Amino acid sequence: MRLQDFTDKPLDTCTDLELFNALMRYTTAAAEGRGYNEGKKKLYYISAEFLVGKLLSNNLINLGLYDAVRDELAAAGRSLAELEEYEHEPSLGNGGLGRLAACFLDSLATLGLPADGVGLAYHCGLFRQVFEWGKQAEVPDLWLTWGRESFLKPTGRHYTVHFGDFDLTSTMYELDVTGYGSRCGRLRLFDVDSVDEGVLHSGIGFDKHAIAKNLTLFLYPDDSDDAGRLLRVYQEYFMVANAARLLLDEAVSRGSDLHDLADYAQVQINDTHPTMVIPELIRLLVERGIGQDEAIRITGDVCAYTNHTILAEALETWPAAYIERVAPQLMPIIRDLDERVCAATDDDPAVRILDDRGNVHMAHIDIHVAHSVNGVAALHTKILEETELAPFYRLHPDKFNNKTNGVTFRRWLVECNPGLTALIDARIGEGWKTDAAQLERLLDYADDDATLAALAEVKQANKERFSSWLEGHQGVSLDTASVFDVQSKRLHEYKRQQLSLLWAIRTYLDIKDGVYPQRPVTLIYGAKAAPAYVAAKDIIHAIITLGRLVERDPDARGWLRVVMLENYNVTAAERLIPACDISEQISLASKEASGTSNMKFMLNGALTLGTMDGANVEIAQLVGPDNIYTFGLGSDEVIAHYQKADYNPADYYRKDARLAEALDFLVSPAMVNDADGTMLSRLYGNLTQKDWFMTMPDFESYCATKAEMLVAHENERVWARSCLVNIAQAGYFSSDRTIRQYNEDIWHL
Ligand code: 26Q
Repeated sequence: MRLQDFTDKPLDTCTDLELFNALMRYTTAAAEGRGYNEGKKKLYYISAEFLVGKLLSNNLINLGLYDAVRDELAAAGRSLAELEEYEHEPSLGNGGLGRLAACFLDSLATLGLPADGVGLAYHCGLFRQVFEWGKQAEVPDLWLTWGRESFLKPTGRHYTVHFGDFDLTSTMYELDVTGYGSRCGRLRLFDVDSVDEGVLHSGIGFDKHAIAKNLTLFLYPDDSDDAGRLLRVYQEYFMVANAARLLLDEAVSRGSDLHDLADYAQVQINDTHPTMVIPELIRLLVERGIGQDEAIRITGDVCAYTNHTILAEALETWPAAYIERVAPQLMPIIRDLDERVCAATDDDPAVRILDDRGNVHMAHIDIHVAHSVNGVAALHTKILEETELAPFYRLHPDKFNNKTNGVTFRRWLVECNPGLTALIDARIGEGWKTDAAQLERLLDYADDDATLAALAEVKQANKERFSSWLEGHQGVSLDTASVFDVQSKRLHEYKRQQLSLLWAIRTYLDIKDGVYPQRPVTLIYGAKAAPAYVAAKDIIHAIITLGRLVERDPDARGWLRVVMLENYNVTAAERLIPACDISEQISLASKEASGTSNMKFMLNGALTLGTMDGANVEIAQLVGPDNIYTFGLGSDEVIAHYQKADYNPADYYRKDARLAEALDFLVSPAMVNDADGTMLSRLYGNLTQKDWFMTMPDFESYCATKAEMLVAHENERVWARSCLVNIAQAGYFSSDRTIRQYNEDIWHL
């Protein structure tokens, strides 16, 4: 097969769209030719998000077609790189949780495990972020309108979903998930034909009441009002009602008599968003003649739950009245489950499914019924067991287990960093692409000058590649001789973009006083804020405002740049991560469940500046203290502060003049004159009076550790050696390892 077989026109006369569509037809045919992973027992990975990123290059690489297609296009005077730019990224996720699901699909397919991803075909997905007047504004991202035919294959499978007040018919679409040199898996996305993009009005606003018209319009519609929250419950029930029917139908067609369902199907519940699959499966099993006790037991044997957060405010609870309205058929089952919990626990209110205010705690359903409960990094699982979910751990200690996250090295090294891939291949061969532990062989080159110099050259080339991409996208040009210091992840106060911002202000003030860093620093942020998250939007505004101020100041701009990348997404990450020198992983210890960008940066030869939080702890163990820069309060100290409620930001403001000066600068005329003063004062008030995520106690050690790091960076050889050790030790963070562990301990596929 050649690309030319997939279009009637000569390649050199095709438009970009024609070529893109031909390429998608080619990869689809090649994927179908490979066949799909099959087996008696199949995994259904149900998730509200699958942040798959662009598909074209990834599929070409996984199918082993990349070089041939690039050459065929080149021979016709066309460029694969340009077509890669042309593709519109599917925007089916917010951040870490959705991207993890996509990495898992890649590993499942590559490892040959029978598995489907199951989710929703959001028409607009996550919003596109634009900056207007230095603030985030949201624009709908009509990715599905751009390329429905090229992305999604209709399947002809439909289900009727019964809501409390009406029925809707679903349509199932499929997207092939190519494995690396293996058979394929599938991502199955449900949609309703009645969705109408015409209900969109200003920005990402729309009529939230017309459920049939907007059910799958957006990923997580703004949940700041009741109508938005109710719509989310409709989405969740729609997702799991389809998933449950699909898995039952497929299990029966493979020979299950339903009593033995767990030998045919496993469900992984990705955070609590798909939790209603539990009562729905119980309901469907009972409807098909199985007794309630047995239906609960079967459902428990089928389902496993992953927790991705320890922030109390992110744990889903829904008013029973919502579920009563959306899926009244589930409420008797939820009440029955709650009564069983009461009977077994002496009415312990801490573990009840239904609380006395009439709220349903989704995670509690999962923990009581599912056969496995896992956290996503060693520290996170420990905190779940000892603190956040301690009463549940005492009840069901055998269910709890840890599965430290991982990322697919095919996308996050082979695809995004061809220079480093070639260097590694030349030293240790290609086996690491499917057996990541082999990266350790790079340690043989830790003192090899030629390898270290080559590594530094690759980094420099990636910085230049990123800069020209950014110039094209945002019209910003960077000093590629500066240190690239990067914090890219969703904007959240616990992730503490405000901490690196305070460092930037401090550094700016020092420069004004004639105190310079060793070498110019470019601080690069990429972050979207939830549309209704006021404090997060204030931080974005402060970052952009500071960036503009430094830019205008001839004393400073040669030494410091503060850049906020617009619309950070998977595509931007693939450009940015290989170009990074310093990876900022500075969440308040105990708050970041795992983090996964920390792993991608490490793998691409950046050094971590981080707190002992999430998977940073495991990175530190693997690379040793000489090859990571850690600072700040430990998780035990943080948890103790919260328990004693003894933290007061005013103490730090009073004690530390350098910190106070940096804070005051936020509301100084230099900042406010060019900005929205209300937003800056709100941020100032938030930090000086509340500082819920303890930015101030960590400020001094953060600045000291970063200073140490900037000094270390000047010793090129030693720095490159550290980078090499990080790459060599990153094998543990392959999602292939994570998926093998899920399979060995939980799914047994
Ligand atoms: C909850 C209720 C109502 C509306 C939305 C939500 C909601 C939406 C998204 C709650 C949580 C999320 C996303 C969470 C997430 O991305 N968590 C991240 O998961 C990663 C993969 O495990 C971890 O690495 C990160 O540490 C964790 O923050």
